[in-house]
Amino acid sequence: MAVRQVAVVSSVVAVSILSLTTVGSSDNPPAPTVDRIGFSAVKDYQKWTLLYVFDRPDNKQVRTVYGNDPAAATTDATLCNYAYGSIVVMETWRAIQDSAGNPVLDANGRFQKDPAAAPTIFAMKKEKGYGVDYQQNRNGEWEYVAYHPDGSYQTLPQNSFSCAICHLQAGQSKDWVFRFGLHLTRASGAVPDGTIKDYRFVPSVIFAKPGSTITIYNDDVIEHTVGDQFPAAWDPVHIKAGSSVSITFPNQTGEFNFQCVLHANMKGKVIVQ
Ligand code: HEC
Ligand SMILES: [Cu+2]
Repeated sequence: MAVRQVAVVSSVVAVSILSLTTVGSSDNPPAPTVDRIGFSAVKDYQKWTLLYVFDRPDNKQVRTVYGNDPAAATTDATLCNYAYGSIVVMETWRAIQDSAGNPVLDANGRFQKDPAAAPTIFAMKKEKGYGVDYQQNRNGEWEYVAYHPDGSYQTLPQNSFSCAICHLQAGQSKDWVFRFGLHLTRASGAVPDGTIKDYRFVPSVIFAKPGSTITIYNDDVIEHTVGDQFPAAWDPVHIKAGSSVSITFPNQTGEFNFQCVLHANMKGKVIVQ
């Protein structure tokens, strides 16, 4: 049994931003009218620190998130309080899909970007005093905007209230950035095949294809391990809370029992068939 790496998950959100009134756009929720991020400040984002790659199973997207130096320097120790000047960019791509519309996975079990479709570039920047124009929907000192690759707008500043309203859900404790935890725990954003919750593997039996990779995500509050039960192969993989492990199986059928070494009654099985 080959193992290792680290990976994660999902949650999502919907938001209703409609205000039913008679008079057009002035009834939108408040937002900045000027772009204080600027495409020129983000266009080289692919050279920044890669924070996480998240596979979105619902809308079949690959979301690749980058941070400039001040953003990437953020740690648990700074309580995810991003330094001024931080810019986080999320590039969203359509995933390559088979004829049934299912994402085609690569050798590591990950979604693949479809080069035939153009990505969208979402950006958020924190600077002293930013965000005030969102008024009641303010997210600390962040402002938002989204671009197409040619620098034209996908979401204008005056429409970026939708970003702020939804990112309110990430909350102040995360400084309104949803999934920076993936970066901190070195987790991957693969779609999980199994989770660990309240001292259990859920589900306790996972089915996999020969040669495929599965990802188990620790959605509990403390560390657990996944180890092959046979003593000779005992090599538990430690998975911190909020993190995950990806395990690649040999190209043959078989059953693999696993267990948490920290909690002996936590058991599960992968059936490769
Ligand atoms: C419906 C809710 C929603 C809206 C609207 C929304 N976001 Fe997000 N955003 C998320 C979630 C959730 C994530 C984490 C990735 C995921 O789950 O897809 C995210 C991730 C991000 C990230 C990566 C950093 C992070 O939070 O993990 C950036 C940058 C970002 N969004 C910018 C924007 C911008 C700019 C807009 C508006 C144009 C916007 N978002 C609108 C929910 C939203
Ligand atoms: Cu455990």
